[in-house]
Amino acid sequence: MISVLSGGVGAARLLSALSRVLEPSEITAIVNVGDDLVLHGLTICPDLDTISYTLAGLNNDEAGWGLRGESWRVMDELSELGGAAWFRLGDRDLATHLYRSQRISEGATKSDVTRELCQRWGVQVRLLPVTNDTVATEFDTPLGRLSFQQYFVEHHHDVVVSGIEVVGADTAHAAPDVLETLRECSRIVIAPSNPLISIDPILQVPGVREVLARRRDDVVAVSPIISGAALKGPADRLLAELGHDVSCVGVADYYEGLIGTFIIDQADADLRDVISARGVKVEVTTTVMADPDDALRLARVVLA
Ligand code: FO1
Repeated sequence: MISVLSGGVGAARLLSALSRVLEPSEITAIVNVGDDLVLHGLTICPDLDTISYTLAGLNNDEAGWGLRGESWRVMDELSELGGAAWFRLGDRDLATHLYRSQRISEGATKSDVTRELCQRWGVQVRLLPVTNDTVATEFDTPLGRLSFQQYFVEHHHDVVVSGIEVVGADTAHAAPDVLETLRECSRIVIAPSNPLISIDPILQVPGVREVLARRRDDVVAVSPIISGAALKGPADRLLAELGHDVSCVGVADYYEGLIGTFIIDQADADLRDVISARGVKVEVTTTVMADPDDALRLARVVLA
């Protein structure tokens, strides 16, 4: 059984490929909840939803989030009313948030709701939110403190960040089975998700970082940075703004003491020795998951 620390799109694609090599029930995704928000009174969990929609074959591949074949009648009406329509919730996607919010109001946890939704959609990979407590990733910017989705969606991650805080992480409790699974699995994979805003909020939940440090030789990370740039999202920009090297070396350093093996793209093959010198094994392959075959090749390297 393997565990995969997971953010959104990059993790979803890797999990999908891993589940073509391993029995899906042998894979547990431990998922970031720092992007979660309450909007219109609804609890929305973007990373959990991106992963479950992808594994169920329901995701909108082009956007990287939401459902395919979506319609937007509710958002259109909401715009007419002058409501908050900057965070687009499709008509079908809304059903997920309504279901989750109602179940939470009845006393269910995010873990419970995730299990119920995955069962309904036939998703056999086990998805565990890293915590059921409220943790919220926030950004210090010249515009003031911004919530995750204000920064990411409302401002298109086009604002300078001077600090990131995962509010609530220090007092959060890992959700049931998270630490046990991390302790007992044969391998821990860090998906090619944003290290600062997708993986770090998972590592900050008490107990998680400690297990990885103890099991370092069994931890394999995939670099989300190729030739000094992120394929999607603000990872490169955030690394620079927060004083890290904008390269796969910068990511390896960010995970210092936590990883035994680092997988980098062939475009960065010349950096192999720099990373090896830090006492980390390096594998070089194609890490871009442009199509399912590329993703499958990467999954085989992750499991090798
Ligand atoms: N991303 C956007 O860029 N624009 C949106 O309007 C948007 C809506 C949205 C609704 C539900 C959901 O689960 C995700 C959504 N996302 C949207 C994606 C998203 O919030 C980010 O990509 C992640 O939080 C970063 O991993």
